[in-house]
Amino acid sequence: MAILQEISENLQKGYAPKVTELVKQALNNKLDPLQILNDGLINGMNIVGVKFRNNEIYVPEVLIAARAMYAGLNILRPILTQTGATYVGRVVIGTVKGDIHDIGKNLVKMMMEGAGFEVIDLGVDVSPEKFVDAVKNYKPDILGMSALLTTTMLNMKDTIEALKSENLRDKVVVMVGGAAVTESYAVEIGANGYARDSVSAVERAKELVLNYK
Ligand code: B1M
Repeated sequence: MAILQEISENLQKGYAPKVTELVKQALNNKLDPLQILNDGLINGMNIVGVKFRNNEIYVPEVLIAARAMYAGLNILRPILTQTGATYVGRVVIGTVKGDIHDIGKNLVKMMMEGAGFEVIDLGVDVSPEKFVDAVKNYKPDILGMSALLTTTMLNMKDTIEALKSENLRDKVVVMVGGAAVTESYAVEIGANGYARDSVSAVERAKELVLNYK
């Protein structure tokens, strides 16, 4: 669809006001918000990722594209979170230590809130100790960790080990995700669940809460 292509292209160029305008227009045209998210915004960000990897663009351009991504997300957020869903459970979420990528984590948070989860967001660069403290304080059903770097995903394992040391591992369900993470890595480190995107993250979180409650 032409407008989704336009959203993707303007996001890649970092034109935040244009992305805002086009997302509003797409909603007015009655396009599905999830289609706008996936085929417009995320599509654009994925292309940014490929160009970044190939050294065609650098950190400043990626940051500007990220700002445009957030401009679009700000328009979609109220629609994606207002579903009238009933309370499902409590989630503590954060991006692991050493990692400042937060777009995906924020999307997962947004979709979970829309599905009826109460989400406590610890932000980015969250140490194992901070995750452990949050489990003690908030007693969540699920602890969610996001990692985008192959170097930082190792901190997911450290967090699980820290939970074990504090005798908290069987008190909380651990769910992991992020571009660097795979299902097999999740199994290897002893997480309870993995999801590759925000929609499947919600489905998986619901299953986990049902199975472990
Ligand atoms: Co970074 N970066 N970055 N970056 N960056 C990647 C991740 C990279 C793959 C780019 C590349 O080379 N192609 C690469 C990592 C390579 C690797 O380790 N394998 C990389 C690198 C190298 C770096 C730096 C080291 C670059 C440098 O400084 N030399 C640096 C590291 C900084 C740090 O964290 N310490 C860096 C910095 C940055 C910016 C700050 C410029 C910016 C982040 C801005 C921000 O987040 N506010 C940035 C960005 C934007 C990216 C790319 C281009 C896009 C990430 C993104 O937002 N995607 C990324 C390339 C890529 O991933 N293709 C890249 C869109 C988002 C919706 O997807 O985050 O995957 P994603 O989230 C998805 C799923 O993964 C899943 O659901 C989400 C929604 O569908 N998901 C979960 C996420 N968390 C989940 C948790 C769950 C379940 C599902 O359960 C709890």
